[in-house]
Amino acid sequence: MSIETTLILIKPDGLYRRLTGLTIDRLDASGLEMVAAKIVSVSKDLAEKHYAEHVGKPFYPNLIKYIRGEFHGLSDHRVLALAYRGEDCIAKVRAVAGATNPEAAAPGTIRGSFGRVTTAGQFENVLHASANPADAAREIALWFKDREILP
Ligand code: IDP
Ligand code: MG
Repeated sequence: MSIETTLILIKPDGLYRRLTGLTIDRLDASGLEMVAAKIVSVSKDLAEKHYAEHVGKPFYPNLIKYIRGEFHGLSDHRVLALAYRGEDCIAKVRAVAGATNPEAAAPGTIRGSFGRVTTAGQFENVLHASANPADAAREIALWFKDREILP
């Protein structure tokens, strides 16, 4: 176990449905520390870089629309980007977040409590959380400047 920093994005459904406070509450209750926070207007370029691993998958085109708020009337494409830090932080945040598919996410996880699947089959799962240390480093560099994160 080591001290890690992970990237979290509260996605447009989370902002639109006013789930920001509830989501942050769950993250804070896990004992981890918030070390960066900002509202970001997500350009197409940033969305595509963030989700580069998913290019070509059937859900990819809608994923880019989803993260840019195009299903939630957010004309300014906003998400809340957060960095959290602590021991074993990446796995802890993934555990609090729950499974990718909200219908499969355990009750009590953020996605299990607040996520949903649209009639079109789109997962609206409230947040993104980095999956592993390499992803976390890449994603934090994509979303934050060094000076925006507590050292
Ligand atoms: P993760 O967010 O739990 O790491 P990934 O497999 O990396 O899950 O997928 C990234 C995002 O793509 C998911 O959070 C979700 O928004 C979307 N997604 C993944 N798989 C599906 C799917 O089968 N249908 C619809 N959307 C999906
Ligand atoms: Mg992922």
